[in-house]
Amino acid sequence: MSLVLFAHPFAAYCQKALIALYENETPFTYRRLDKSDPSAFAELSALWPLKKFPVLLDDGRPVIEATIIIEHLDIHHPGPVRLIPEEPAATQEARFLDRFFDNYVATPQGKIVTDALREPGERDARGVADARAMLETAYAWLEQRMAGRQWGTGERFSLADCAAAPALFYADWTHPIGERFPNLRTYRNRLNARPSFARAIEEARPYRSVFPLGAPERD
Ligand SMILES: N[C@@H](CCC(=O)N[C@@H](CS)C(=O)NCC(=O)O)C(=O)O
Repeated sequence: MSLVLFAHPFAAYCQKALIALYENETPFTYRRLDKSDPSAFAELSALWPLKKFPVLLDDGRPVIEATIIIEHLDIHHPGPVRLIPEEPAATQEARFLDRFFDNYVATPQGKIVTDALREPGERDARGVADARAMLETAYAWLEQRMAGRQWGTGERFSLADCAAAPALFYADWTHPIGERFPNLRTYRNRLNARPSFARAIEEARPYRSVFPLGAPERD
């Protein structure tokens, strides 16, 4: 077996895939998309013209999109921690939450951050206001959802939590999760303490200076 992951430690979708690899201590070669190594970017763009990462190579075959990478690992390189629930209804629920975190937490969070990286004259105030409103609505929904739940789908850590961990980590930096969302804040703390994600947080720590909104000291 030969697994190679093209990724950057500070990138949320890369952390999502890294959590799955770390959960099962799956061996892989880390191809860091670091500015000091332009060849890694060249290889990435040859593999995937959209140049989004992470990309996993499994014996030379590209596997693209963080969710698909996690599914691929569960099918072809399973370990003791199964991140895709076996029972079909539970699988569907995990996939739904995975979509929720990507579409309604990570996407508006990314919108706010990329807007902050633009020149002042190119900023999209309306788009940022909409993104903040979406995050507030998502937080309120998650607050209800997490009442009485340990993990996104209940008792077992799953794909849903791989998506949730980096999405909520950066969302709280970007648009703080208010005190009126105690269940969600507790869930975020639980995710941050999960050893697989705690490892990803530590690996990303040296890059905090690149966060355009100013990374807070906490976490
Ligand atoms: N839908 C993709 C999103 C991947 C994505 O947006 N990755 C970011 C890093 S977290 C990226 O590639 N950024 C560079 C760019 O957009 O050019 C996935 O789930 O893997």
